[in-house]
Amino acid sequence: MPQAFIFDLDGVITDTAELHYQAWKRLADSLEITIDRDFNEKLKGIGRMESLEKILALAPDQQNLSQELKDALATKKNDHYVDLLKMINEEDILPGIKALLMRIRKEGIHVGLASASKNAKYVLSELGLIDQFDYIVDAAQVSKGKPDPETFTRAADYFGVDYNQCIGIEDAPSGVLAVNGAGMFSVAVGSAEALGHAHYRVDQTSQLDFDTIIEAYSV
Ligand code: B16
Ligand code: MG
Repeated sequence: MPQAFIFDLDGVITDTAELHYQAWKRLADSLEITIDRDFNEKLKGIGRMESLEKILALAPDQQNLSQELKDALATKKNDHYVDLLKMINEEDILPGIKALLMRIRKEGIHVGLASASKNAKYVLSELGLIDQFDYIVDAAQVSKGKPDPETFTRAADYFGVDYNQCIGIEDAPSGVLAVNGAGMFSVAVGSAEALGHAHYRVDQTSQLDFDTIIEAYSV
């Protein structure tokens, strides 16, 4: 049996990617930069400042901005995002996740969260899930974001368990790299095209079945 399940947040527990997109779009519009949902795929799982850099790279006239101005833009985007987060509730938990969390806890296995979002605790509170997690690692606690393994190894270190006894669940290619790099068993949610490097993969969260995951982990 594994000793810990460590979950990504956005795209696994809930789908906040659309809200991130709306917040970035509002900021990009104000800078006269055009972004669409396809471009937003590139922002999944990566940090706030890195996302801003990718957006600014689209505009030749927005190069060489001071760090102070970039910080102000990132804060503005976050204000839009936090406003949008006020609308989410228990109904926004992705299918199958609540049942999976309950089963893991029933088996006495640790449950951790490994998110690139500094809003992770607030999101879990809005979803009514904060009590289901034994430990939460968010971007504020790590020096290197995904694909570096640190977000995942932090949770395992807190639990005091070996990395090869942990299962990491992710929806982003950079997140799967982080789980694999930690020496953990990676479970991915999404397309084979994007997530072929995971040890085990499903198309949707509703297919995340505890027994099937344990079977794949045990091979
Ligand atoms: P924040 P995850 C990530 O969450 C999102 O996928 C990514 O799009 C976002 O830029 C990042 O969090 C930072 O979020 O601006 O709230 O700190 O998938 O790692 O749970
Ligand atoms: Mg994610």
